[in-house]
Amino acid sequence: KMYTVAIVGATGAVGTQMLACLEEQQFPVGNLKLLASPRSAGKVIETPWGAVTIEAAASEAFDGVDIVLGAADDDVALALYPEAVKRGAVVVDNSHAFRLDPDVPLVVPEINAADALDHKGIIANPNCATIIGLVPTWPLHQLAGVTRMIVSTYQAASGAGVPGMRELEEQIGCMGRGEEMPAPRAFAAQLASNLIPQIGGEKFEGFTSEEMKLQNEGRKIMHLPNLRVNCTCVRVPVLRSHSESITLEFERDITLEQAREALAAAPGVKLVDDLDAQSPHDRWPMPLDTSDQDLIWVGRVRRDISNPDELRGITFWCCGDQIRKGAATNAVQIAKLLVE
Ligand code: 2RA
Repeated sequence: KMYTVAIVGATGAVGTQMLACLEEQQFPVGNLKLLASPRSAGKVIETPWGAVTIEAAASEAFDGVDIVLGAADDDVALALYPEAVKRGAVVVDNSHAFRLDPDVPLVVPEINAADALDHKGIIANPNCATIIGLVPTWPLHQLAGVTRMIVSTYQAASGAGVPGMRELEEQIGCMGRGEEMPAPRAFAAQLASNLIPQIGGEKFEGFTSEEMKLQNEGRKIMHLPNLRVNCTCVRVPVLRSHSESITLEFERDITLEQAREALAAAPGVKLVDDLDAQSPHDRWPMPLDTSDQDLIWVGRVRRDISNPDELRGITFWCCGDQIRKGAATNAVQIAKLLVE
């Protein structure tokens, strides 16, 4: 069977990547629609399925559409995706709008693929930092039962889309030429050679909306309603891979060897963990190495020596591409689950 697929937000970083992922994952596309804001309507995009003219995203555009890949923001999602479902489409939505809705599955295929089939028309794609952190956490949870996560994230400029990436590139260029920096547009302050310790607005007791996502989405995806998460999200001068330092606490014993073995065998994970390796690229994951590929690279795996229970804590470092596995790749993987 071939499917009519519509990408909403087709001109953004994630929407553009979704188009590439449809081809890479050999999705059975019979007909492709590219939907975006009215100002992009009329542009012609060359695709593997021929030249496609961008249409303005509106309810009637979903007539005859089987699968919608949503790469638009929350207000477009809330306005349009229920309409698309009424017209018979199934929506995989990358916005935050429906992620915590009890009627909407929130899915990382390596963790809870079966949840995707229990949908009422909309399936939500988790936040990028959630996907990148949970893919390596899940195999360790299966081994010893995770009860608590202490996480610091180092999030790329791509989290603010193409404008965020362009702004960082522009600032780096200015620094290189010793020129005056333009006023920041995509971020609160200059990002080049800087760190911005806030992503999203204040949400709960000084934690931001981005920081609360890991707890709230992690509980839903792993079916762990009592999971405890303390997350600090920081914007860093990196283009498109997020990095995370994660310390896990477990309810059952887990040795370092068991943890490394589980990570080496885990779906979606590449273990890169050898401080004595000749090349830095083999010692630890770095965001430049994980950009434009779909695996979450994990390294610096060690026993958490601060945990009073010797065999109840593991700390590791991981990096993953925010636009790919953090968004587009995961969404297309979910769509493939639906058609398979
Ligand atoms: C960010 N996760 O990194 C948020 C949205 N993509 O900005």
